[in-house]
Amino acid sequence: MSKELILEQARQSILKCDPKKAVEVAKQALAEGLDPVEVLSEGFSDGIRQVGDLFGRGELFLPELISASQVMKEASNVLEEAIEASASKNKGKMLIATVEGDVHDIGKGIVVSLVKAQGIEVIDLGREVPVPTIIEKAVANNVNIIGTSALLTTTMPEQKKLEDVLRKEGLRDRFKTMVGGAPCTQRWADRIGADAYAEDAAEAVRKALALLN
Ligand code: B12
Repeated sequence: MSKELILEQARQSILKCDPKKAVEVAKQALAEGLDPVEVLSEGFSDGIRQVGDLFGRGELFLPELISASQVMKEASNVLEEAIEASASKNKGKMLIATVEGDVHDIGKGIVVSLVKAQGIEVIDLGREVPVPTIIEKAVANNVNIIGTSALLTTTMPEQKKLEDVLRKEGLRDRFKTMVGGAPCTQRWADRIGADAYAEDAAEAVRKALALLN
């Protein structure tokens, strides 16, 4: 089957909320030797972005949004295993978390997969993680970069709180910080004093590697 067809089937499996098809397409992509990173970022992620647009326009409702994101997770699980297996190691360590009050973790998951694929060790704390926990784990694991994801305008202030607490505790110079998530911008990163902002997972990888150098 052609790459374009597989990517289109990946998109459609998310749009149609079909978990069986999504897992089947992910497995077929791997069997045909396609790059799992490309299948994730250009196939399935494109599907969830389209779902997001439909939700934003009121053409799709919350239960469908929840199902689509569960399908996305199942497909990601299949591809992430393959990405991890092929990753080289030891370019540095990054801790990543979705901030407190925010359950959105699909985009973070994609960032994690791509960053790992580039040989950066990743400690993923999951979602709804309070700032003190982020800092405690960053210190304990002696990471180089702390990345935070916020998808809600109401949770973005947690990213500022992280900068403020790091400064207050005299830890700011010990880590590089990165922010991401749909409502974030370079302007936001500059305003709160984060070291980098990335619009998508590919840019997150480029910026993380630059910070480690
Ligand atoms: C899927 C989804 C959900 C799922 C989340 C499932 C999950 N496990 O993640 C569910 C259904 C649970 C959900 C719930 C809610 N959601 Co919602 N959701 C979305 C949706 C459609 C897609 C988000 C997504 O996964 N995008 C795809 C990924 C690939 O993109 P991404 O997250 O932006 O990530 C990329 C980049 O941002 C970047 N990136 C991401 N993180 C990081 C981190 C770092 C360090 C870096 C460098 C880069 C980076 O790289 C990623 C990969 O390329 C968006 C719409 C949208 N357009 O964003 C709404 C959206 C974010 N949700 C919204 C809302 C309002 C909610 C709810 C409040 C709804 C409700 N009434 O209950 C709840 C919030 C619950 C909570 N407390 O968090 C609003 C937010 C509005 C706002 N201005 O704040 C949006 C924008 C929808 C809308 N148009 O109204 N949601």
